[in-house]
Amino acid sequence: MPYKRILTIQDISCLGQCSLTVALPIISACGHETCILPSAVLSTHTGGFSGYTVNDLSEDFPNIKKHWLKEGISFDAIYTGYLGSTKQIDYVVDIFDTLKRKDAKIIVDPAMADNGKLYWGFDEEYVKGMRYLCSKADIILPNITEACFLTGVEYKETYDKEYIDTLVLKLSEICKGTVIITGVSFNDLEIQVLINSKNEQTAYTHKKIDKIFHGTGDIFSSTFVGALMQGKTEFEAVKIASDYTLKCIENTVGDDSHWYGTKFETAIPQLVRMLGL
Ligand code: PXL
Repeated sequence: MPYKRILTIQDISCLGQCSLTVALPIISACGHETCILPSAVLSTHTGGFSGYTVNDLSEDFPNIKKHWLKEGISFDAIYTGYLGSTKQIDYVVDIFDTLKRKDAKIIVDPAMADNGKLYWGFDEEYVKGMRYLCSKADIILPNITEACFLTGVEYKETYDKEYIDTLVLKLSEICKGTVIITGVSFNDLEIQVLINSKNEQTAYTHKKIDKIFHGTGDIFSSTFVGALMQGKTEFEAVKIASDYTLKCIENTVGDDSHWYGTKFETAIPQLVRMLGL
């Protein structure tokens, strides 16, 4: 059974079931050593709370990198999510260049937007930085909104296959590796994750639950990374990540008091079984 050393770089939202508080337990449950580099510390995520605190940790990055380099530390995969600032993006690229092992996978979830809008605090400069980060990745995992910001294509609530093909084509000009677009939906019943790898397209289709759940992008991406590094193919990893995310959503539907996150914890045993661990 593979046991990989994975570095994930994203924020700590102290409460909110997203970013590192999701990535660390999920990738660990997938059977890997999970190292973290917190991009910022927030009292909560920015999606629905007001008055949250934010402490950007960009200035810690060069010293942490220097120490790891001195210790000879390197990683089998580096997976990034929500970052603290545009400036941090250059530090992250430097970490890719210096701390990845030979054949390591660089996976970028350009976590910056959803439902047609950028998250609070992000602007066009950040989008530009994220575009640059995506150009350094082996695999990118945008949702439709992020795909639109990255490519400059107008965001649409309803669309056809041609629209999605345009997004894929333009994203493939940015990232030469695998482009995985989440949340593609042509009808009320189903949702697809589309995979474009070496000019070949596949899609995994699953049931649609027509309600927005916070943190599901992070649950999906973390599971995808964990499964891929367990030796699953990209398609298998997408399937496992989609099925697990759906289970987490099903755990949360009906609990309106839990509006700020998705209950992923109780489905971890099912994830472990899906991975065959
Ligand atoms: O789940 C994405 C995410 C991560 N981190 C922070 C966020 C969000 C989405 O709103 O605000 C701080």
